[in-house]
Amino acid sequence: MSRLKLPTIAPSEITPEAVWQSRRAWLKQAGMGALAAGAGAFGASSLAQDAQAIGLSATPNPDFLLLDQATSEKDITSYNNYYEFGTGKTDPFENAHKLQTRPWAVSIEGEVARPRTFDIDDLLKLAPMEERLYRLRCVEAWSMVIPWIGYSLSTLLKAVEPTSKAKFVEFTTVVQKENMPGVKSRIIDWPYVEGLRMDEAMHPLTMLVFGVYGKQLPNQNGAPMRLAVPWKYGFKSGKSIVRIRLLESMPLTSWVKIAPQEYGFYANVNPEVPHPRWSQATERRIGGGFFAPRIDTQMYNGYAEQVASLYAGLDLRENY
Ligand SMILES: Nc1nc2c(c(=O)[nH]1)N[C@H]1C(S)=C(S)[C@@H](COP(=O)(O)O)O[C@H]1N2
Ligand SMILES: [Mo]
Repeated sequence: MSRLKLPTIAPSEITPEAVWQSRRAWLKQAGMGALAAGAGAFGASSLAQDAQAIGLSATPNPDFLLLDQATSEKDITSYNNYYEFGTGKTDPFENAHKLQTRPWAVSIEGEVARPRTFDIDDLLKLAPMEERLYRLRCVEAWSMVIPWIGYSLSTLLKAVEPTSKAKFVEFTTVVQKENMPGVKSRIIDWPYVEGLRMDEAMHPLTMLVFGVYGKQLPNQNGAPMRLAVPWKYGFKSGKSIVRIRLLESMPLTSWVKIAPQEYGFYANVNPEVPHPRWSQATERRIGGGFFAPRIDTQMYNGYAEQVASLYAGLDLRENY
């Protein structure tokens, strides 16, 4: 397996995206099973593009490979939702440079045997970095396909030993009043809070994300650490997390607090349950161009095989 060679690319062509796309084409050709050989394909050469970005190498995990075309790095980093920096799609790109991401502590508390505060640089070393291609589906009916870098949240949760009372996990994200122009607005009762049921949080698909396209996360994507829960609408994946709390009862999350009739706690991607003000049946894939046809949204965003069993017996119309 290690004898398989990655495709060669002219140095002039090397951007993280070019490396990424060509490696993927190669994987398809090689029949996908034979992965692991691409370890660290990002490395230092991918840094040329952005002098400020810090490289983050990772091993592609073939269990999370999709055949979808990855969204461009430019779109992923300039079309964002991060209301602390403004509600416009380009506001985070324009304003997030002010976010202070060091020093950065993440406390893990509540129903755990070993509550602990981690320094972000220790979390970066807690487990091997994997690259996973994930779909992200926003409730506003657009989507992207993103090569995230990180590891399963379950690794961290196991390290603090959840107690038998732990039924939910709450994620609290950072508030930096001086650095975040959006927090002057009252849309959200800051900080932005999200949550998962314990079994959702422990599912291997639920990912702690530290990087994208071979680099540590840009601020606008939730540096230094955010969540990715690919079968749920994007708002479930909090950015710039500072506290993780295990709880016995369901936390009151930001969007449920603002508009419970529009945004449920579960927020599983479901084309059959429309948002009260618009359909969720189709989506616009960002980067496809103005004339690209909309695509059909898949149940659980295409992850039904992996996660549908978590919701056996749950009424999906009531628990949207
Ligand atoms: N702290 C915080 N996290 C957040 C948001 C936010 O406004 N604040 N927006 C959410 C929404 S609605 C989406 S669609 C995703 C977008 O992630 P991306 O910009 O990296 O694609 O982040 C989610 N996480
Ligand atoms: Mo979203």
